[in-house]
Amino acid sequence: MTEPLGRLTSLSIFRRMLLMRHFEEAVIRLYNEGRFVSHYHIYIGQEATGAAVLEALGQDDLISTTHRNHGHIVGRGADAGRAMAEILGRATGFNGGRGGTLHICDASRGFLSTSAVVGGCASLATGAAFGIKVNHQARVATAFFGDGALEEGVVIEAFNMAALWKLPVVYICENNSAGAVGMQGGGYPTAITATDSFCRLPAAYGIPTKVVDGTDMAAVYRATVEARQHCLAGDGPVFIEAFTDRWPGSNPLWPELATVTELAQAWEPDSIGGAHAEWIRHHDPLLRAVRDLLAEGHLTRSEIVAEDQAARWRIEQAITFAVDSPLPLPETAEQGVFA
Ligand SMILES: Cc1ncc(C[n+]2csc(CCOP(=O)(O)OP(=O)(O)O)c2C)c(N)n1
Ligand SMILES: [Mg+2]
Repeated sequence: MTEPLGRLTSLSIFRRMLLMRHFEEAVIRLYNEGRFVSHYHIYIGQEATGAAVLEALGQDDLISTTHRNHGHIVGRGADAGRAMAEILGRATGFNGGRGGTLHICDASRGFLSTSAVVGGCASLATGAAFGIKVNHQARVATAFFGDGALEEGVVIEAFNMAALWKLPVVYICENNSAGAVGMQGGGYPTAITATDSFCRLPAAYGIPTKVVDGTDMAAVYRATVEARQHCLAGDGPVFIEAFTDRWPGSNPLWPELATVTELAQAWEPDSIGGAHAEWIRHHDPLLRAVRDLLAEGHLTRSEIVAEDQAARWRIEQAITFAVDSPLPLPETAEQGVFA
């Protein structure tokens, strides 16, 4: 077991996780109400990874992310209202409503760009790390990507350059293929690769690698702190693989609200039921965080409930802001267009 974290760090990670979770449950509800039309991806089940990595990063660090970006954006402290407005295609969204769910980006929080091109984020972060190095800056670049990105040639090229030039980049591979049914089972795609271990790919270039349980916030946090120090010391890139069991709601091609969060289930496990009881009981990172916070004496049950209510309220505000925001004006359609 990983050594527990201090109270302030645990609490800060937990708060990020709560925002991520309630944001995503709201996104699915808004989709089901017909508030937006587009394919979208949900971060539920991976919150401990994103929240702990973001906690470990510095304010000036740079980040690139993927099609599954909502959790990273709100977990970094970006305005949840503007993020939701972007998903709903509103003029007040981070990209003026033009990027949508796949491209939410808040440059003021260090996001470089959000690429839905699988693997694209690895090259963006590697390029940013090159900039950091040549400008002698004391910060790192981080790329979040899924296991599917390891099928992409650009990621392997990025590993090579980062290793050759000892670039300050932390690669976070969020491997969510465990429990996924995949395309052959009629669900969402999973990685198809000949390697028996993703870590062998960066390791072939001499990049240090670490595998962590992606539902263990302490393990992810400590691995990221160490990786960041490695980068800041000028020792080059690090690769972290965080395992999580796929949330059942992300199995179908279109997300479904397969489970609904009830934090009391952490201390009342007998109240857990339904088709996905096994996932809730053993793989929900948020319930695990609650159990850890209680076990370490960092929060009481009533404090946990109060934290949950505060996060729910913030997301309610975000929804109201987004829904009440105007659509972009038709005469602005050509703004931000290259050609
Ligand atoms: C270059 C490219 N190829 C294919 C796609 C279509 N696509 C979207 S998500 C996805 C699977 C990505 O899997 P992974 O990287 O593991 O991320 P996850 O969705 O599991 O978090 C694919 C193939 C894409 N967006 N970009
Ligand atoms: Mg995946």
